[in-house]
Amino acid sequence: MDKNVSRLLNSQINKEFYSSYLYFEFANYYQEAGLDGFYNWYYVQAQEEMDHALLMVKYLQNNGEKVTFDAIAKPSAALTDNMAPLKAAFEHEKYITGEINEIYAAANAAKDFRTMQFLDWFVKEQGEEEKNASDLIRKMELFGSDARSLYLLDSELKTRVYAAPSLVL
Ligand code: OFO
Repeated sequence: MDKNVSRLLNSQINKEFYSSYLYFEFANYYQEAGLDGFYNWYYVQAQEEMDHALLMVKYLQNNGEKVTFDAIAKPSAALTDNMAPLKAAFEHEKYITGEINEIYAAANAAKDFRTMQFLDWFVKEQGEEEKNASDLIRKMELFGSDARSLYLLDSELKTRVYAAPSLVL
């Protein structure tokens, strides 16, 4: 594998673990706020992010590349109110999309078609996650200030169930 592509994938593993850590932090915030549905939403999201990291680990291992684990940073978002995690999540997902695109571009430049194919799933996943994150902000804007509506929105988010990723290596 091209060394630059391998290095970028290795560094993306850390970013995916960080994403997981960040979303566990958000889950923790909502748990303390008594919003069990929002808690569930981010708990599931945190599990998915861990899956993303592990898929990249497996992919590098399958291709004979060395995997290195770096320290995971402390989650940095300031959780000042119920909207703050939602906005931070949207910004974070846009950032991650940019990072995935960078690896894709590097793979393309190196004619590493296998990695491009591997990353196709992540490109699609990021599209879905950005949409989910922005939909949640919209819903919170519409319903967040009314207690009864917030309760219903929270109940809706409680129904999200963790599912293992559809990408199999
Ligand atoms: Fe890893 O899926 Fe978004 O960040």
